[in-house]
Amino acid sequence: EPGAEWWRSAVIYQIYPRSFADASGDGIGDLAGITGRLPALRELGIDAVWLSPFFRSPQRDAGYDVSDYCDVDPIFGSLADFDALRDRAHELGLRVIVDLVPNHCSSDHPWFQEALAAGPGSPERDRFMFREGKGEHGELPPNNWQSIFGGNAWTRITEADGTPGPWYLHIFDTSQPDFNWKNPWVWEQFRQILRFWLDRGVDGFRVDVAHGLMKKEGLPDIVQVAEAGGLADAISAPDEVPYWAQPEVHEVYRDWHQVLAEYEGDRVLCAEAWVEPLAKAALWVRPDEMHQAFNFSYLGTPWEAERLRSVIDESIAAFTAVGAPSTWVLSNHDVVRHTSRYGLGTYGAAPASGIGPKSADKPDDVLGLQRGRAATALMLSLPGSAYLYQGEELGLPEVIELDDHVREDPTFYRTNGEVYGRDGCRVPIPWETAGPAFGFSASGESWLPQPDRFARFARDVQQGDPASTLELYRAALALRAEHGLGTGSVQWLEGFADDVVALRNGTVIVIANVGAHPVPLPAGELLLASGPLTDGAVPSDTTVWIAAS
Ligand code: ISL
Repeated sequence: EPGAEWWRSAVIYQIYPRSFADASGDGIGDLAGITGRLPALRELGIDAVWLSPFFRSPQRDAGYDVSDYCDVDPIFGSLADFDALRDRAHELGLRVIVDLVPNHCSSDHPWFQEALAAGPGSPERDRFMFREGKGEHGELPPNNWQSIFGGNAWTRITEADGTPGPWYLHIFDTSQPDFNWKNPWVWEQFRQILRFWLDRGVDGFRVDVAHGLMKKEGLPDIVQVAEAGGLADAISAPDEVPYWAQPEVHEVYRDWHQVLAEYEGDRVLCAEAWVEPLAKAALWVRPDEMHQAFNFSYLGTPWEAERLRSVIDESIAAFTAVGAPSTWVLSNHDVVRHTSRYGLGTYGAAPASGIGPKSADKPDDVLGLQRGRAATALMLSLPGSAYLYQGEELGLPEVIELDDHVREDPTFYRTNGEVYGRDGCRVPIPWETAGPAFGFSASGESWLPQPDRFARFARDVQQGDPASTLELYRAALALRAEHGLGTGSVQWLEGFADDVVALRNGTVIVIANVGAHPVPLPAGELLLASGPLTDGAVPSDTTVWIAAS
């Protein structure tokens, strides 16, 4: 069957709808804007797009707070606009993946409003995680869980008669109440949501917080496994956190796998599970569960040869063990853009933290872009599926200079002059050097201001310039397809210095010079170079692809 299991080697491009292209002129990107720009993505050489949430939402967490899973938020357009987008994408040979947010909904969702109105002991309340507080008058939260977005994970409600009521759980923002996944009613709603979008022709789902959903029986206090801070603890020891990675969550995904299997055409489920180590993250991928999981271990790996080699080996081993290819990802809407991370030294702003990356430090933009391009050229040579985040093909840096008052991310805070928050990687895309809002919006509006320095990253100035980041991505994607790199395998090459990552994938030799000294260019036709070569050598922070003779 042509295209069978297409996702195994696919390059999937993440669109962040509010920042991609604005057709309506209100300064917020929309579905019609995306549809108009799809040919540009086709030319780039990607296989699929994944759209971050565009569903009805009060936008407290940029759409990850859904108030209607089966409708389009008016700021993004209508269901008819979605249908037009899907048709145009399919016409161009691009698959369409949508974002599913099952851990929580918006507190504006009618289900939560009904739960508030229905009162204690009602079936409506049982759809969410309501618990009586501790203390003499229930004035203390039910346990010590902290929200990923900061503060307590519980909010107390007031009953209709004015008396203080129970508390509800929100692992994220207080406007994002967690569902009670022990309730079959919740299962049924999500089956229906899946079918709604599958009937509408989507090719798959990216599943938000796929390690969440189920909570440990009895909701025990969290045992602090590292210093206070919740998030780092949760990543380093996810199975010790009673709201992450509970075994029962796999039953949910087995159920969804069955729903997808009712449909033709290889629909896919991809888990956003921030779980380490890789062998544990791979637990989300099973012949009867998810098809893929994001490889966040790779995203968090410093620019060091030894670490890169081992994460590549471990990724391939972990996912091969469960019968799936690895995925590769360097950037998304939650982390500091990778060009800026690499410009902050070997590691940069801790991307493994997911939420709340530090973006106040001034990265070295030149070094960051050079390393970012080298890292991308390495990533795209690897077998498996690669995820790109809009704007990385332009080499966009993190926008650290945003004023506090324009920032919208609920995770934003400033302390001792340092900024934490995710707005810096969400600034609207520069399409044209000279256009209003750099071509993002015909009205010139832009929900986050674009810095002047975006002019030199605009797509139109890069188009056709072989030295540009855009043309590097385009060339890499074309060669990746031509040489079947997505379905190949990694063979490490001997005879290179320790600080050089040297591998062979099928007919292509890949040299990533992570070290300080130039590496002589091996014999063979030069297919791709992430930066200029000097005197027949591969300089530091540069990756080349060579045709094996
Ligand atoms: O759980 C974490 C660490 O163990 C977090 O990194 C978490 O997985 C991540 O923050 C989830 O992000 C997703 O859900 C959030 C939303 O704000 C993000 O934009 C989204 O990608 C809440 O829906």
